[in-house]
Amino acid sequence: MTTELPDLDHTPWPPELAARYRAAGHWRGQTFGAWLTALSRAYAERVAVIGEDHRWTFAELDARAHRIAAGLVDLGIGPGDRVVLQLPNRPEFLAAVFGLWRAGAWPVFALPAHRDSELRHFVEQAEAVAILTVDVHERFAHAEAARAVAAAVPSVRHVLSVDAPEWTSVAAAQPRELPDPDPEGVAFLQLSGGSTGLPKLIPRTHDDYLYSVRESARICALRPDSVYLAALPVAHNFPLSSPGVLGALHAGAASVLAPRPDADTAFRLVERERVTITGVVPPLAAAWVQAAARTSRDLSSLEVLLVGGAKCGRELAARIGPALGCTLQQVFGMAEGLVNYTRLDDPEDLVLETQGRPISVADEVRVVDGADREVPPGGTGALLTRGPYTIRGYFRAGAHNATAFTEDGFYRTGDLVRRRASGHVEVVGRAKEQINRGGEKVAAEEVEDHLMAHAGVLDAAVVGVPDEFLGERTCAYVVPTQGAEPTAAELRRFVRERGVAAFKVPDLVEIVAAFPVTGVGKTSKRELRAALAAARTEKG
Ligand code: AMP
Ligand code: DBH
Repeated sequence: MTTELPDLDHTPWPPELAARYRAAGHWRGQTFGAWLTALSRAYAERVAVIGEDHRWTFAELDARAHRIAAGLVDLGIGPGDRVVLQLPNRPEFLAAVFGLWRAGAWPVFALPAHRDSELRHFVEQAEAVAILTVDVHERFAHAEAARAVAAAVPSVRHVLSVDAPEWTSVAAAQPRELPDPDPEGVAFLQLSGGSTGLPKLIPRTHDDYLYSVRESARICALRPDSVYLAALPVAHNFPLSSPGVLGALHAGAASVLAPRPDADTAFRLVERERVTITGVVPPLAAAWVQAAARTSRDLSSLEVLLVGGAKCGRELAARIGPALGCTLQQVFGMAEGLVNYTRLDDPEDLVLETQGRPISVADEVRVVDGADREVPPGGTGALLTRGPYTIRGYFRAGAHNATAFTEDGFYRTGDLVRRRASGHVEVVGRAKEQINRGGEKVAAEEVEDHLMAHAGVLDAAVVGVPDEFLGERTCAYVVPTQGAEPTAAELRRFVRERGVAAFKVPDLVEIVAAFPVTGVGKTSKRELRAALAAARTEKG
Protein backbone atom coordinates (compact mmCIF):
# COMPACT_ATOMS: atom_id res chain seq x y z
CA MET A 1 0.00 0.00 0.00
CA THR A 2 1.28 3.45 -0.88
CA THR A 3 0.21 6.25 1.39
CA GLU A 4 0.28 9.90 0.39
CA LEU A 5 3.22 11.74 1.96
CA PRO A 6 3.48 15.49 2.62
CA ASP A 7 5.76 17.72 0.49
CA LEU A 8 8.41 18.36 3.14
CA ASP A 9 11.62 20.32 2.56
CA HIS A 10 13.42 17.69 4.61
CA THR A 11 12.28 14.31 5.92
CA PRO A 12 14.06 13.83 9.25
CA TRP A 13 15.47 10.53 10.47
CA PRO A 14 13.37 8.86 13.18
CA PRO A 15 14.44 10.17 16.62
CA GLU A 16 15.79 6.83 17.86
CA LEU A 17 18.07 6.45 14.83
CA ALA A 18 19.19 10.06 15.06
CA ALA A 19 20.08 9.44 18.71
CA ARG A 20 22.07 6.38 17.72
CA TYR A 21 24.01 8.29 15.02
CA ARG A 22 24.82 11.02 17.53
CA ALA A 23 25.86 8.55 20.23
CA ALA A 24 28.14 6.74 17.78
CA GLY A 25 29.84 10.02 16.88
CA HIS A 26 28.69 9.90 13.27
CA TRP A 27 26.82 13.15 13.73
CA ARG A 28 28.89 15.68 15.64
CA GLY A 29 26.64 18.71 15.78
CA GLN A 30 29.01 20.79 13.66
CA THR A 31 28.03 23.04 10.74
CA PHE A 32 30.13 23.55 7.60
CA GLY A 33 30.91 27.09 8.76
CA ALA A 34 32.18 25.95 12.15
CA TRP A 35 34.09 23.13 10.48
CA LEU A 36 35.96 25.58 8.20
CA THR A 37 36.75 27.77 11.21
CA ALA A 38 38.32 24.77 12.96
CA LEU A 39 40.24 23.75 9.82
CA SER A 40 41.56 27.24 9.27
CA ARG A 41 42.89 27.26 12.84
CA ALA A 42 44.59 23.89 12.37
CA TYR A 43 46.00 24.50 8.88
CA ALA A 44 46.01 28.32 8.58
CA GLU A 45 48.97 28.87 6.28
CA ARG A 46 48.68 25.65 4.29
CA VAL A 47 47.33 25.93 0.75
CA ALA A 48 43.66 24.89 0.57
CA VAL A 49 42.69 25.57 -3.03
CA ILE A 50 44.52 26.13 -6.30
CA GLY A 51 42.96 27.49 -9.47
CA GLU A 52 44.38 28.67 -12.77
CA ASP A 53 45.39 31.98 -11.24
CA HIS A 54 44.69 31.81 -7.51
CA ARG A 55 46.21 29.90 -4.64
CA TRP A 56 44.41 30.43 -1.33
CA THR A 57 45.46 29.23 2.09
CA PHE A 58 42.95 27.85 4.59
CA ALA A 59 43.04 31.21 6.40
CA GLU A 60 42.32 33.11 3.17
CA LEU A 61 39.47 30.81 2.18
CA ASP A 62 38.02 31.17 5.68
CA ALA A 63 38.30 34.98 5.59
CA ARG A 64 36.70 35.15 2.14
CA ALA A 65 33.80 32.96 3.26
CA HIS A 66 33.21 35.24 6.27
CA ARG A 67 33.10 38.32 4.04
CA ILE A 68 30.84 36.69 1.46
CA ALA A 69 28.43 35.53 4.19
CA ALA A 70 28.11 39.09 5.46
CA GLY A 71 27.73 40.41 1.90
CA LEU A 72 24.96 37.92 1.16
CA VAL A 73 23.11 38.81 4.37
CA ASP A 74 23.41 42.50 3.37
CA LEU A 75 21.62 41.59 0.13
CA GLY A 76 18.83 40.00 2.16
CA ILE A 77 19.92 36.40 1.52
CA GLY A 78 19.69 34.45 4.74
CA PRO A 79 18.65 31.30 6.60
CA GLY A 80 16.78 28.76 4.48
CA ASP A 81 16.96 30.81 1.27
CA ARG A 82 17.79 28.69 -1.76
CA VAL A 83 20.49 29.96 -4.11
CA VAL A 84 21.10 28.10 -7.36
CA LEU A 85 24.84 27.95 -7.90
CA GLN A 86 26.24 27.32 -11.34
CA LEU A 87 29.97 27.72 -11.08
CA PRO A 88 32.74 25.93 -12.94
CA ASN A 89 35.91 24.64 -11.29
CA ARG A 90 37.27 27.87 -9.88
CA PRO A 91 38.31 28.68 -6.30
CA GLU A 92 35.35 31.08 -6.08
CA PHE A 93 33.15 27.98 -5.90
CA LEU A 94 34.46 27.08 -2.44
CA ALA A 95 34.43 30.65 -1.12
CA ALA A 96 30.84 31.10 -2.32
CA VAL A 97 29.60 27.79 -0.94
CA PHE A 98 31.09 28.40 2.50
CA GLY A 99 29.77 31.97 2.39
CA LEU A 100 26.27 30.67 1.68
CA TRP A 101 26.62 28.09 4.44
CA ARG A 102 27.64 30.72 6.96
CA ALA A 103 24.71 32.90 5.91
CA GLY A 104 22.46 29.87 6.50
CA ALA A 105 21.37 29.83 2.84
CA TRP A 106 21.10 26.57 0.90
CA PRO A 107 23.19 26.22 -2.24
CA VAL A 108 21.51 24.23 -5.02
CA PHE A 109 24.30 22.58 -7.00
CA ALA A 110 23.65 23.01 -10.73
CA LEU A 111 26.40 21.79 -13.08
CA PRO A 112 28.06 24.01 -15.70
CA ALA A 113 26.67 21.73 -18.42
CA HIS A 114 23.07 22.53 -17.48
CA ARG A 115 21.23 24.88 -19.82
CA ASP A 116 18.15 27.11 -19.67
CA SER A 117 15.52 24.44 -19.23
CA GLU A 118 17.33 22.67 -16.37
CA LEU A 119 18.29 25.92 -14.68
CA ARG A 120 14.70 27.10 -14.78
CA HIS A 121 13.54 23.78 -13.36
CA PHE A 122 15.94 24.02 -10.38
CA VAL A 123 15.04 27.64 -9.73
CA GLU A 124 11.32 26.93 -9.85
CA GLN A 125 11.46 23.73 -7.84
CA ALA A 126 13.66 25.24 -5.16
CA GLU A 127 11.85 28.62 -5.26
CA ALA A 128 15.30 30.10 -5.35
CA VAL A 129 15.87 33.74 -4.36
CA ALA A 130 19.12 34.03 -6.31
CA ILE A 131 21.28 32.51 -9.02
CA LEU A 132 25.04 32.70 -8.60
CA THR A 133 27.06 32.05 -11.73
CA VAL A 134 29.91 33.27 -13.99
CA ASP A 135 29.76 35.55 -17.03
CA VAL A 136 31.02 33.03 -19.59
CA HIS A 137 32.37 29.51 -19.34
CA GLU A 138 33.35 27.33 -22.30
CA ARG A 139 31.82 29.94 -24.62
CA PHE A 140 28.40 29.78 -22.93
CA ALA A 141 26.98 33.06 -21.60
CA HIS A 142 25.84 31.82 -18.17
CA ALA A 143 24.94 35.17 -16.61
CA GLU A 144 22.78 36.03 -19.59
CA ALA A 145 20.97 32.68 -19.41
CA ALA A 146 20.49 33.15 -15.65
CA ARG A 147 18.99 36.62 -16.19
CA ALA A 148 16.50 35.18 -18.69
CA VAL A 149 15.46 32.51 -16.16
CA ALA A 150 15.22 35.11 -13.39
CA ALA A 151 12.93 37.27 -15.52
CA ALA A 152 10.55 34.34 -15.86
CA VAL A 153 10.54 33.14 -12.23
CA PRO A 154 9.17 35.58 -9.64
CA SER A 155 11.01 34.12 -6.60
CA VAL A 156 14.41 35.23 -7.99
CA ARG A 157 15.58 38.56 -6.58
CA HIS A 158 19.25 38.49 -7.57
CA VAL A 159 21.40 37.21 -10.39
CA LEU A 160 25.00 37.39 -9.29
CA SER A 161 28.06 36.69 -11.39
CA VAL A 162 31.39 36.17 -9.65
CA ASP A 163 32.91 38.06 -12.61
CA ALA A 164 30.79 41.19 -12.11
CA PRO A 165 31.42 44.24 -9.87
CA GLU A 166 28.45 43.49 -7.57
CA TRP A 167 30.15 40.28 -6.51
CA THR A 168 33.34 42.16 -5.72
CA SER A 169 31.33 44.23 -3.27
CA VAL A 170 29.59 41.16 -1.79
CA ALA A 171 33.01 39.59 -1.31
CA ALA A 172 34.36 42.78 0.28
CA ALA A 173 31.69 43.13 2.98
CA GLN A 174 32.71 43.68 6.59
CA PRO A 175 32.76 40.22 8.21
CA ARG A 176 30.65 39.77 11.35
CA GLU A 177 29.33 37.09 13.65
CA LEU A 178 26.28 35.38 12.18
CA PRO A 179 24.04 32.83 13.91
CA ASP A 180 25.26 29.26 13.31
CA PRO A 181 22.56 27.18 11.55
CA ASP A 182 21.17 23.92 12.98
CA PRO A 183 23.71 21.17 12.19
CA GLU A 184 20.87 18.65 11.81
CA GLY A 185 19.07 20.96 9.39
CA VAL A 186 19.47 21.17 5.63
CA ALA A 187 22.80 22.56 4.40
CA PHE A 188 22.27 22.33 0.64
CA LEU A 189 20.27 20.72 -2.13
CA GLN A 190 22.22 18.27 -4.29
CA LEU A 191 20.79 17.01 -7.60
CA SER A 192 19.84 13.47 -8.41
CA GLY A 193 20.77 12.11 -11.81
CA GLY A 194 17.07 12.42 -12.61
CA SER A 195 15.71 8.92 -12.99
CA THR A 196 12.08 9.81 -13.62
CA GLY A 197 12.30 13.16 -15.32
CA LEU A 198 14.31 16.23 -14.53
CA PRO A 199 16.71 15.93 -11.59
CA LYS A 200 15.11 15.94 -8.16
CA LEU A 201 16.47 18.00 -5.29
CA ILE A 202 18.22 16.16 -2.48
CA PRO A 203 18.34 17.84 0.93
CA ARG A 204 21.59 17.02 2.74
CA THR A 205 22.32 18.13 6.29
CA HIS A 206 25.56 19.46 7.80
CA ASP A 207 25.83 16.49 10.15
CA ASP A 208 25.11 13.76 7.63
CA TYR A 209 27.30 15.09 4.84
CA LEU A 210 30.26 15.89 7.07
CA TYR A 211 30.20 12.32 8.35
CA SER A 212 30.54 10.98 4.80
CA VAL A 213 33.30 13.51 4.07
CA ARG A 214 35.38 12.61 7.15
CA GLU A 215 35.06 8.89 6.51
CA SER A 216 35.83 9.32 2.80
CA ALA A 217 39.03 11.23 3.63
CA ARG A 218 40.07 8.39 5.95
CA ILE A 219 39.17 5.57 3.53
CA CYS A 220 41.07 7.32 0.72
CA ALA A 221 44.05 7.88 3.09
CA LEU A 222 44.23 11.64 2.60
CA ARG A 223 47.04 13.37 4.54
CA PRO A 224 48.02 17.04 4.87
CA ASP A 225 50.56 16.59 2.06
CA SER A 226 48.05 14.95 -0.31
CA VAL A 227 47.04 16.99 -3.36
CA TYR A 228 43.54 16.30 -4.74
CA LEU A 229 42.74 17.17 -8.35
CA ALA A 230 39.09 18.01 -9.06
CA ALA A 231 38.92 17.04 -12.72
CA LEU A 232 35.12 16.54 -12.86
CA PRO A 233 32.75 19.48 -12.23
CA VAL A 234 33.21 20.14 -8.54
CA ALA A 235 29.52 20.70 -7.74
CA HIS A 236 28.88 17.00 -8.45
CA ASN A 237 28.71 14.79 -5.40
CA PHE A 238 31.71 12.67 -6.47
CA PRO A 239 34.41 15.40 -6.77
CA LEU A 240 32.73 17.34 -3.95
CA SER A 241 32.75 14.62 -1.32
CA SER A 242 34.16 11.28 -2.45
CA PRO A 243 36.62 12.26 -1.03
CA GLY A 244 36.68 15.35 -3.20
CA VAL A 245 37.57 18.89 -2.33
CA LEU A 246 35.76 18.64 1.03
CA GLY A 247 37.65 15.46 1.94
CA ALA A 248 40.88 17.25 1.06
CA LEU A 249 39.96 20.20 3.29
CA HIS A 250 39.23 17.81 6.13
CA ALA A 251 42.72 16.34 5.82
CA GLY A 252 44.41 19.74 5.58
CA ALA A 253 45.33 18.94 1.98
CA ALA A 254 45.23 21.15 -1.12
CA SER A 255 42.72 20.83 -3.96
CA VAL A 256 43.59 21.74 -7.53
CA LEU A 257 40.57 22.74 -9.61
CA ALA A 258 40.95 21.72 -13.26
CA PRO A 259 38.96 23.85 -15.70
CA ARG A 260 38.47 20.82 -17.94
CA PRO A 261 38.86 17.09 -17.37
CA ASP A 262 40.75 16.16 -20.56
CA ALA A 263 44.08 14.37 -20.24
CA ASP A 264 46.17 17.33 -21.50
CA THR A 265 44.75 19.68 -18.88
CA ALA A 266 44.75 17.12 -16.07
CA PHE A 267 48.25 15.81 -16.76
CA ARG A 268 49.65 19.34 -16.94
CA LEU A 269 48.18 20.03 -13.48
CA VAL A 270 49.31 16.67 -12.06
CA GLU A 271 52.87 17.52 -13.08
CA ARG A 272 52.75 21.16 -11.99
CA GLU A 273 51.11 20.59 -8.58
CA ARG A 274 52.41 17.07 -7.83
CA VAL A 275 48.84 15.75 -7.57
CA THR A 276 48.53 12.56 -5.49
CA ILE A 277 44.84 11.64 -5.91
CA THR A 278 41.96 12.35 -8.27
CA GLY A 279 38.66 10.90 -9.45
CA VAL A 280 37.14 10.30 -12.88
CA VAL A 281 34.25 8.55 -14.61
CA PRO A 282 35.08 5.41 -16.62
CA PRO A 283 35.16 6.96 -20.13
CA LEU A 284 37.59 9.58 -18.88
CA ALA A 285 39.69 6.89 -17.22
CA ALA A 286 39.88 5.14 -20.60
CA ALA A 287 40.94 8.36 -22.33
CA TRP A 288 43.60 9.03 -19.67
CA VAL A 289 44.91 5.47 -19.99
CA GLN A 290 45.38 6.00 -23.72
CA ALA A 291 46.93 9.44 -23.32
CA ALA A 292 49.32 8.24 -20.60
CA ALA A 293 51.08 6.02 -23.14
CA ARG A 294 52.14 9.08 -25.14
CA THR A 295 52.48 11.83 -22.55
CA SER A 296 55.73 13.57 -21.73
CA ARG A 297 54.24 14.81 -18.43
CA ASP A 298 55.60 13.49 -15.14
CA LEU A 299 52.71 11.62 -13.49
CA SER A 300 54.89 9.95 -10.85
CA SER A 301 53.24 11.84 -7.95
CA LEU A 302 49.87 10.16 -8.63
CA GLU A 303 49.06 7.55 -5.97
CA VAL A 304 45.32 6.89 -6.30
CA LEU A 305 42.82 7.16 -9.13
CA LEU A 306 39.19 6.87 -8.04
CA VAL A 307 36.88 5.64 -10.76
CA GLY A 308 33.10 5.80 -10.34
CA GLY A 309 29.81 7.33 -11.43
CA ALA A 310 29.22 4.42 -13.79
CA LYS A 311 30.36 0.85 -14.01
CA CYS A 312 34.08 0.40 -14.59
CA GLY A 313 34.48 -2.99 -16.24
CA ARG A 314 37.28 -5.38 -15.40
CA GLU A 315 39.13 -4.77 -18.70
CA LEU A 316 39.46 -1.07 -18.08
CA ALA A 317 40.03 -1.53 -14.35
CA ALA A 318 43.02 -3.77 -15.04
CA ARG A 319 44.69 -1.23 -17.35
CA ILE A 320 44.55 1.73 -14.96
CA GLY A 321 47.31 0.83 -12.48
CA PRO A 322 49.91 -0.15 -15.10
CA ALA A 323 49.15 2.81 -17.40
CA LEU A 324 49.04 5.57 -14.79
CA GLY A 325 51.38 4.12 -12.18
CA CYS A 326 48.83 4.41 -9.37
CA THR A 327 46.33 2.40 -7.33
CA LEU A 328 42.79 2.09 -8.62
CA GLN A 329 40.02 2.76 -6.11
CA GLN A 330 36.50 2.05 -7.32
CA VAL A 331 33.69 4.18 -5.93
CA PHE A 332 29.97 3.61 -6.31
CA GLY A 333 28.03 6.49 -4.87
CA MET A 334 24.88 8.51 -5.21
CA ALA A 335 23.94 12.06 -4.35
CA GLU A 336 21.15 10.62 -2.18
CA GLY A 337 23.75 9.21 0.20
CA LEU A 338 25.30 5.75 0.25
CA VAL A 339 28.89 5.62 -1.01
CA ASN A 340 30.90 2.43 -1.50
CA TYR A 341 34.67 2.28 -1.95
CA THR A 342 37.11 -0.50 -2.61
CA ARG A 343 39.69 -0.19 0.16
CA LEU A 344 43.31 0.64 -0.64
CA ASP A 345 44.43 -2.66 0.90
CA ASP A 346 41.74 -4.84 -0.71
CA PRO A 347 42.96 -7.87 -2.68
CA GLU A 348 43.27 -7.23 -6.40
CA ASP A 349 40.23 -9.23 -7.50
CA LEU A 350 37.93 -7.14 -5.29
CA VAL A 351 39.44 -3.92 -6.64
CA LEU A 352 39.06 -5.01 -10.26
CA GLU A 353 35.70 -6.75 -10.02
CA THR A 354 33.62 -4.86 -7.47
CA GLN A 355 32.48 -1.31 -6.88
CA GLY A 356 33.46 -1.45 -3.23
CA ARG A 357 31.68 -1.72 0.10
CA PRO A 358 29.79 0.90 2.11
CA ILE A 359 31.60 3.62 4.02
CA SER A 360 30.03 2.81 7.37
CA VAL A 361 29.04 -0.12 9.55
CA ALA A 362 25.89 1.93 10.17
CA ASP A 363 24.96 1.74 6.46
CA GLU A 364 22.15 -0.79 6.17
CA VAL A 365 22.05 -2.51 2.80
CA ARG A 366 19.43 -4.93 1.49
CA VAL A 367 19.47 -6.75 -1.85
CA VAL A 368 15.90 -7.68 -2.73
CA ASP A 369 13.71 -9.24 -5.40
CA GLY A 370 10.65 -7.66 -7.02
CA ALA A 371 8.60 -8.32 -3.86
CA ASP A 372 11.20 -6.69 -1.57
CA ARG A 373 12.33 -10.09 -0.21
CA GLU A 374 16.07 -10.52 0.45
CA VAL A 375 17.68 -12.58 -2.30
CA PRO A 376 19.94 -15.48 -1.23
CA PRO A 377 23.62 -14.58 -0.62
CA GLY A 378 25.40 -13.94 -3.93
CA GLY A 379 22.13 -13.43 -5.81
CA THR A 380 21.30 -10.38 -7.91
CA GLY A 381 18.66 -7.96 -6.70
CA ALA A 382 17.69 -4.34 -6.25
CA LEU A 383 19.77 -2.36 -3.77
CA LEU A 384 17.90 -0.71 -0.88
CA THR A 385 19.73 1.32 1.72
CA ARG A 386 19.36 3.53 4.76
CA GLY A 387 21.91 4.96 7.12
CA PRO A 388 23.48 8.00 8.77
CA TYR A 389 24.07 9.92 5.50
CA THR A 390 21.32 8.61 3.20
CA ILE A 391 18.28 10.84 2.76
CA ARG A 392 14.79 9.88 3.93
CA GLY A 393 13.02 11.95 1.29
CA TYR A 394 13.56 14.30 -1.64
CA PHE A 395 12.81 18.02 -1.34
CA ARG A 396 9.05 18.71 -1.62
CA ALA A 397 8.28 15.47 -3.41
CA GLY A 398 5.72 13.65 -1.28
CA ALA A 399 4.18 11.63 -4.09
CA HIS A 400 7.55 10.52 -5.42
CA ASN A 401 8.88 9.80 -1.93
CA ALA A 402 6.04 7.35 -1.40
CA THR A 403 7.57 5.10 -4.08
CA ALA A 404 11.27 6.03 -3.86
CA PHE A 405 11.48 4.87 -0.22
CA THR A 406 10.16 1.81 1.57
CA GLU A 407 7.82 2.27 4.50
CA ASP A 408 10.70 1.61 6.88
CA GLY A 409 12.79 4.34 5.26
CA PHE A 410 15.07 2.45 2.90
CA TYR A 411 15.97 4.37 -0.27
CA ARG A 412 15.31 2.42 -3.46
CA THR A 413 18.55 3.13 -5.32
CA GLY A 414 17.27 1.64 -8.56
CA ASP A 415 20.54 -0.24 -8.96
CA LEU A 416 20.75 -3.99 -9.48
CA VAL A 417 23.65 -5.46 -7.56
CA ARG A 418 25.25 -8.68 -6.42
CA ARG A 419 26.85 -8.76 -2.99
CA ARG A 420 29.89 -10.78 -1.94
CA ALA A 421 30.50 -12.28 1.48
CA SER A 422 32.92 -9.41 2.23
CA GLY A 423 30.08 -6.92 1.73
CA HIS A 424 31.54 -5.67 -1.56
CA VAL A 425 28.94 -5.01 -4.24
CA GLU A 426 29.09 -5.47 -7.96
CA VAL A 427 26.75 -3.23 -9.92
CA VAL A 428 24.97 -5.36 -12.47
CA GLY A 429 22.56 -2.84 -14.00
CA ARG A 430 19.77 -0.48 -13.20
CA ALA A 431 16.17 -1.10 -12.40
CA LYS A 432 15.22 2.52 -12.92
CA GLU A 433 14.87 4.25 -16.25
CA GLN A 434 18.07 6.18 -16.42
CA ILE A 435 20.74 6.08 -19.07
CA ASN A 436 24.25 6.43 -17.78
CA ARG A 437 26.14 8.15 -20.57
CA GLY A 438 29.69 7.90 -19.29
CA GLY A 439 28.65 9.07 -15.84
CA GLU A 440 26.29 11.78 -17.10
CA LYS A 441 22.81 10.64 -16.17
CA VAL A 442 20.10 11.04 -18.77
CA ALA A 443 16.49 10.56 -17.72
CA ALA A 444 14.64 8.88 -20.56
CA GLU A 445 11.38 10.63 -19.73
CA GLU A 446 12.92 14.07 -19.86
CA VAL A 447 14.31 13.60 -23.38
CA GLU A 448 11.04 11.99 -24.46
CA ASP A 449 9.24 15.08 -23.26
CA HIS A 450 11.40 17.33 -25.38
CA LEU A 451 10.90 15.16 -28.45
CA MET A 452 7.16 15.08 -27.93
CA ALA A 453 7.13 18.85 -28.17
CA HIS A 454 7.94 18.53 -31.88
CA ALA A 455 4.86 18.74 -34.08
CA GLY A 456 6.00 15.78 -36.17
CA VAL A 457 6.39 13.45 -33.17
CA LEU A 458 3.50 11.28 -32.03
CA ASP A 459 5.36 9.23 -29.46
CA ALA A 460 8.94 8.89 -28.27
CA ALA A 461 10.82 6.32 -26.23
CA VAL A 462 14.42 6.74 -25.20
CA VAL A 463 16.59 3.77 -24.25
CA GLY A 464 20.26 3.18 -23.55
CA VAL A 465 22.42 1.41 -26.12
CA PRO A 466 25.63 -0.30 -25.04
CA ASP A 467 28.61 1.77 -26.15
CA GLU A 468 32.24 0.80 -26.02
CA PHE A 469 33.46 4.24 -25.00
CA LEU A 470 30.66 5.76 -22.91
CA GLY A 471 29.20 2.56 -21.46
CA GLU A 472 25.81 3.62 -22.80
CA ARG A 473 24.54 6.01 -25.44
CA THR A 474 20.98 7.20 -25.94
CA CYS A 475 18.74 5.99 -28.72
CA ALA A 476 15.42 7.73 -29.27
CA TYR A 477 12.68 5.75 -30.97
CA VAL A 478 10.17 8.06 -32.57
CA VAL A 479 6.74 7.39 -34.03
CA PRO A 480 5.92 10.29 -36.40
CA THR A 481 2.53 11.95 -36.56
CA GLN A 482 0.56 11.10 -39.66
CA GLY A 483 1.96 12.66 -42.80
CA ALA A 484 5.02 14.04 -40.98
CA GLU A 485 8.51 12.94 -41.94
CA PRO A 486 10.89 14.31 -39.32
CA THR A 487 14.51 13.33 -39.89
CA ALA A 488 16.96 12.22 -37.22
CA ALA A 489 19.14 15.30 -37.73
CA GLU A 490 16.15 17.61 -37.45
CA LEU A 491 14.99 16.01 -34.19
CA ARG A 492 18.45 16.13 -32.63
CA ARG A 493 18.71 19.80 -33.55
CA PHE A 494 15.23 20.41 -32.16
CA VAL A 495 16.13 18.94 -28.76
CA ARG A 496 19.41 20.88 -28.66
CA GLU A 497 17.61 24.13 -29.46
CA ARG A 498 15.23 23.63 -26.55
CA GLY A 499 18.17 24.52 -24.33
CA VAL A 500 19.24 21.26 -22.72
CA ALA A 501 22.68 19.96 -21.82
CA ALA A 502 24.45 18.57 -24.89
CA PHE A 503 24.75 15.14 -23.26
CA LYS A 504 20.96 14.79 -23.35
CA VAL A 505 20.63 15.22 -27.11
CA PRO A 506 19.85 11.69 -28.38
CA ASP A 507 22.90 10.03 -29.93
CA LEU A 508 20.76 7.95 -32.26
CA VAL A 509 17.25 8.54 -33.56
CA GLU A 510 15.26 5.72 -35.12
CA ILE A 511 11.96 6.47 -36.83
CA VAL A 512 9.50 3.57 -36.44
CA ALA A 513 5.84 2.96 -37.28
CA ALA A 514 4.82 1.82 -33.76
CA PHE A 515 6.24 0.71 -30.39
CA PRO A 516 5.92 -2.73 -28.87
CA VAL A 517 3.55 -2.60 -25.89
CA THR A 518 3.03 -4.49 -22.64
CA GLY A 519 -0.11 -6.27 -21.53
CA VAL A 520 -1.78 -3.06 -20.38
CA GLY A 521 -0.67 -1.10 -23.41
CA LYS A 522 2.41 0.66 -22.01
CA THR A 523 5.43 1.08 -24.27
CA SER A 524 7.76 -1.82 -23.60
CA LYS A 525 11.26 -0.44 -23.32
CA ARG A 526 12.49 -3.91 -22.57
CA GLU A 527 11.33 -5.00 -26.02
CA LEU A 528 12.71 -1.89 -27.67
CA ARG A 529 16.10 -2.61 -26.18
CA ALA A 530 15.87 -6.22 -27.28
CA ALA A 531 14.98 -5.16 -30.84
CA LEU A 532 17.89 -2.76 -30.87
CA ALA A 533 20.27 -5.44 -29.60
CA ALA A 534 19.03 -7.87 -32.25
CA ALA A 535 19.49 -5.28 -35.01
CA ARG A 536 23.02 -4.61 -33.84
CA THR A 537 23.91 -8.30 -33.72
CA GLU A 538 22.57 -8.72 -37.27
CA LYS A 539 24.74 -5.86 -38.49
CA GLY A 540 27.67 -7.54 -36.74
P1 AMP B 1 23.21 10.27 -9.22
O1 AMP B 1 21.75 10.04 -9.06
O2 AMP B 1 23.60 11.22 -10.32
O3 AMP B 1 23.85 10.65 -7.94
O4 AMP B 1 23.82 8.91 -9.71
C1 AMP B 1 23.94 7.81 -8.85
C2 AMP B 1 23.87 6.57 -9.67
O5 AMP B 1 25.03 6.45 -10.52
C3 AMP B 1 23.89 5.31 -8.87
O6 AMP B 1 22.63 5.01 -8.34
C4 AMP B 1 24.33 4.31 -9.93
O7 AMP B 1 23.27 4.00 -10.82
C5 AMP B 1 25.36 5.09 -10.73
N1 AMP B 1 26.74 4.82 -10.28
C6 AMP B 1 27.53 5.60 -9.51
N2 AMP B 1 28.73 5.01 -9.33
C7 AMP B 1 28.71 3.83 -9.98
C8 AMP B 1 29.64 2.77 -10.16
N3 AMP B 1 30.87 2.82 -9.63
N4 AMP B 1 29.24 1.70 -10.88
C9 AMP B 1 28.01 1.64 -11.42
N5 AMP B 1 27.08 2.60 -11.30
C10 AMP B 1 27.43 3.70 -10.59
O1 DBH C 1 27.47 8.98 -9.60
C1 DBH C 1 27.41 9.50 -8.48
O2 DBH C 1 26.46 10.16 -8.09
C2 DBH C 1 28.59 9.31 -7.55
C3 DBH C 1 29.69 8.59 -7.95
C4 DBH C 1 30.77 8.43 -7.07
C5 DBH C 1 28.56 9.87 -6.28
O3 DBH C 1 27.47 10.59 -5.87
C6 DBH C 1 29.64 9.72 -5.40
C7 DBH C 1 30.75 8.98 -5.82
O4 DBH C 1 29.58 10.28 -4.17
